[in-house]
Amino acid sequence: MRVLVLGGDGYLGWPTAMSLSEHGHDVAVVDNYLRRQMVSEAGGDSLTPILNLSQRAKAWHEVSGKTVDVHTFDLRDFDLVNRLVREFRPEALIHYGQIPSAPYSMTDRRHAVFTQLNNIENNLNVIFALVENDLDCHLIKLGTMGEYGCPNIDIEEGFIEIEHRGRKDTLPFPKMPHSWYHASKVADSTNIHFATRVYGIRATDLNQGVVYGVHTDQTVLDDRLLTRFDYDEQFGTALNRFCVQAVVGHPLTVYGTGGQTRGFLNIRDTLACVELAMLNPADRGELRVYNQFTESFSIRDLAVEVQQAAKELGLEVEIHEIDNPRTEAQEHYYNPTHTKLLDLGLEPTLLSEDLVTATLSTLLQYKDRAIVDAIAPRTTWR
Ligand code: USQ
Repeated sequence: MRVLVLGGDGYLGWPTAMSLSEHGHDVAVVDNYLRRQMVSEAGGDSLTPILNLSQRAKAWHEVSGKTVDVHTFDLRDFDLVNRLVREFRPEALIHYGQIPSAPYSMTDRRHAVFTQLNNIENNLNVIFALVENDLDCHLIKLGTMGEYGCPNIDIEEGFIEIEHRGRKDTLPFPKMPHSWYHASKVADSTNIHFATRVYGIRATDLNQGVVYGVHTDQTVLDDRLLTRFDYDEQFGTALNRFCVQAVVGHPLTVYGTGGQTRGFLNIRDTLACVELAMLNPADRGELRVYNQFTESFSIRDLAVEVQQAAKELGLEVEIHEIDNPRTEAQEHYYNPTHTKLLDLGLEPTLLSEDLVTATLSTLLQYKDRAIVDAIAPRTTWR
């Protein structure tokens, strides 16, 4: 299949590109290196040393004999998106190419506006490039579990059957996003749903949980193929941050009581889920929504898991409950459905002490690269 991966320089984009190319697909990637700039603005840097996209594609070719076609431009430039879609004619388009950080979007008005303009505009450009070129291409869009927030009822996969004043309908599940960033993904979901109804495009919205992990089957092959690994307060996510904190001797930063519960998945499962969605496309005019995570954990439990795994490596790790910089429920009900990807055949990589220990061992190799000042939270929601 011809697959276009947007955000091909990212934590998930680059490993996805390698994995799909290894599995025989014809892969092109686009990125404008915005993530690298934003992480640097936040005072951080990837813990793993990463090459630029052309260098990585060259290394991948040397290691595997496979080719990943690299394009460097901003997805807000519609002419460039349109031209690439017209020339490459993707059969599947995987859209990871957005600003992914809740704290970044909460910094101030400028960051909130930029996150929403960038994400919503580039998603509309993608939709219009598919429509204007009259392509029967499956749009696979990375959404987030954070679109739903934490309602006091079970969360369905995208849609809920409602009976109201004697009438019934199946409607999008209500959304209560956690941040301006998560709200940008809600807008994208609404826009994609509209496009499926009006233009008949096929789309899958992958409402993904928090991803963790450093290696995939391809990144382990050669250091030049590593993907980025962020741990700063804006672009690092909970479990990955805790792992870096453990290896550099920083107390684990549990926000508030740590009773916040979220869905998590291993980076290998992200790749598997995206490929499963791709190989089993949505129908024309259909928006499918999959809740893409494999297990739920409270932040407190994750911190304890990392502390115990670190002990195996002789690392003494402290857990600090610090004032929560975010406005969010700290003890709450959380029970989202997540069966559709399992039904397609996903075999989850579940979190275990061994897995965390292995991750810590890998990260220890790069610990001298850590910028410790970038770890403590500075961005507040108020
Ligand atoms: N948290 C801590 N300590 C930390 C970092 C985070 O206690 O050092 C807590 C946060 O307060 C929050 C939870 O961990 O309650 C998750 O925070 P996070 O930074 O790991 O994840 P989040 O901001 O929700 O965003 C991340 C990705 C985003 C993706 C989302 C999936 O950055 O792109 O959409 O995870 S989800 O959380 O399911 O919405």
